[in-house]
Amino acid sequence: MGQTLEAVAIDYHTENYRDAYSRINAIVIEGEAEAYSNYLQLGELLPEFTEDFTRLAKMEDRHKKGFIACGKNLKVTADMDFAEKFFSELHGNFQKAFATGDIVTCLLIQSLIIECFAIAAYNIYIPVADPFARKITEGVVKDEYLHLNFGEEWLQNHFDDSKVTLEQANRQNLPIVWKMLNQVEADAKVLGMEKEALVEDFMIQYGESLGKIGFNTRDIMRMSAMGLVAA
Ligand code: PL3
Ligand code: FE2
Ligand code: FE2
Ligand code: FE2
Repeated sequence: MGQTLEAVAIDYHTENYRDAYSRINAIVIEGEAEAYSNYLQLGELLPEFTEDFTRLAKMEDRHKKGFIACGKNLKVTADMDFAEKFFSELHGNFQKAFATGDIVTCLLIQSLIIECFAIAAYNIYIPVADPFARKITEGVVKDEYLHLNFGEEWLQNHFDDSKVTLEQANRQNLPIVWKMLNQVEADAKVLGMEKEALVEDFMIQYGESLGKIGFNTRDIMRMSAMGLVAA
């Protein structure tokens, strides 16, 4: 979607490709690791769903292992320091929300923002990935739709009580995603992924989710525009 198919063969073994991959690979490994612990923490906040969240957390742990294997396969050392900084703001906001028992903000950050980000990134990556990573990523992205759906359903069932908090959390966190996309733009391009395509897929996925939860088109437009506000 949105990405023009050019018949350029990618050489996965060049220094340039492997250098960019050391950061992108670290980002997805760190993202999967944070998703793992975020779901365990969500399981603490929602005891009636602890089993479900533990199941999702285990899937995230498998995803992490899969992406570690992708890096190994290309003989790349993931730059985990870079990735930790990349996620630090979003991570900090999740931890702040967790500390106050703010389930709605935690769900917005993990289930909506991070899962939509992952779905967009993985779908754009699959057609340009090396054959080993493509197989792994195809398996992973199927799970991410389930994760997104789990959060959507809870928020849909609690929409009236969550609406105001969701809008605040969106305003606070969507601009952070924009900054993250800008930080990854150059490396993503080396891997054959265009920022415009990432933004487009993210916004389509995120907007659809907000709609499922209960927001109307006007709300969705307004909330999406918040991404463009400086963080
Ligand atoms: C949730 O299950 C996982 C969270 C991972 C977040 C991924 C964000 C990725 C942004 C960087 C774009 C490049 C993706 C390349 C895929 C290997
Ligand atoms: Fe090669
Ligand atoms: Fe995942
Ligand atoms: Fe996930």
